[in-house]
Amino acid sequence: MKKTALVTGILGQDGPYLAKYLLEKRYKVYGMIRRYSAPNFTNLDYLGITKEIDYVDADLTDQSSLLRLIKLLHPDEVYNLAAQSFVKASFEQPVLTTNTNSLGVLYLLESIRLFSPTSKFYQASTSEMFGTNHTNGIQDENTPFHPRSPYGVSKVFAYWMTVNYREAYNIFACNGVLFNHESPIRGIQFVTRKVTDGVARIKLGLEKDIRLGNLDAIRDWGFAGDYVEAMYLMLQQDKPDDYVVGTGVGHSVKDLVKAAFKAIGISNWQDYVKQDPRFMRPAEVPKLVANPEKAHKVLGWKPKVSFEELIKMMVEADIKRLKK
Ligand code: NDP
Ligand code: GDR
Repeated sequence: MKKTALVTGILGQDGPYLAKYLLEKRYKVYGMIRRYSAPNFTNLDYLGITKEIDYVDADLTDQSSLLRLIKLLHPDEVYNLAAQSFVKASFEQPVLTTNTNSLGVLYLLESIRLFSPTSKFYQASTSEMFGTNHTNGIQDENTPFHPRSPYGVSKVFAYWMTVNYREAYNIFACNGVLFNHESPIRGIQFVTRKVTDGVARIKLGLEKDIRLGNLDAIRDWGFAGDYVEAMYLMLQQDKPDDYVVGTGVGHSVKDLVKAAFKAIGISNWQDYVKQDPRFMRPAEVPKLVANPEKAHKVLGWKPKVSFEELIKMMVEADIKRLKK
């Protein structure tokens, strides 16, 4: 019998990479999509797996749809990747963000408790929960949370609910506290993709500049394809637990811009970048860098793609896409 996995957020960035990884491990993959008249399969198409997924529909904000789904499928593993995941938008849509990212997770956990308590559960937690807190300049599993956005706050609720269902009902529930991870199918509004797409447009003469917000923010950027392996490994351990996942190396937005322009042979990047207050946040997180030691030791997980390789890969993919 094939193992079964339900992946929410299947049309986003991580969903396709995880689905591809699980398909290679011979899983039957159910991809949850919300009600659409015309779903966007671009990211699954990019990885060539659109036809290999079994699509099921449900919405994280509709508890009844999740109850029905879990009762019907009894999946061996549930990976909850769906979310309103854009931090900046969470300041403008805090209620929708909370309904999706907090209550949605509770609905899913309740569905598992009631109808499929042996399903293992992965929650897509985030470094944004740490906000301004750090332990000697980096963040690990023991760093306290101090979220700085409605998005961060909503994910702290989901984190603790996941821990609570593990402790109270013995559900195999894990939090992957993932730091920023990117790829050629990253949403166009996130800073890496915005920059690599912008650089590709400049290279092809389609744009003159890129407008950005805070250039000094530091993030720990890794490759999404590497990070989905850590999600899988968490659910294969003897005991459920929470893990920080990142590269351990921080770069500023400025470094990112420099690396992207370097990929097209331009060193005077300052001539092409304009700061624009529209992209600043009401409250910023200045620096997030992981201490991924526990994931290394317990899961045996290590990232393979470096920051420079990642940015080059994204710029090249954007040039190819735009040429088409
Ligand atoms: P994306 O934004 O690319 O994908 C999120 C997906 O969630 C989208 O496909 C979206 O569907 C779906 N979704 C949103 N609202 C609902 C809803 N109400 N019901 C059902 N589905 C919904 O995110 P990523 O793939 O980058 O991230 C995956 C998860 O990991 C998210 O939870 C994110 O918060 C978290 N995370 C991401 C990190 C990163 O760096 N990428 C780091 C740490 C955590 P639709 O296509 O219909 O809009
Ligand atoms: P983040 O990613 O907020 O860390 O959340 P994002 O790429 O949006 O921002 C990273 C940093 O870059 C700064 N920045 C800009 N950001 C955007 N989007 N656009 C700009 O023009 C710009 N200029 C500067 C931001 O201020 C910020 O400091 C991502 C999401 O995937 C979350 O879902 C996830 O939980 C976290 O990563 C970890």
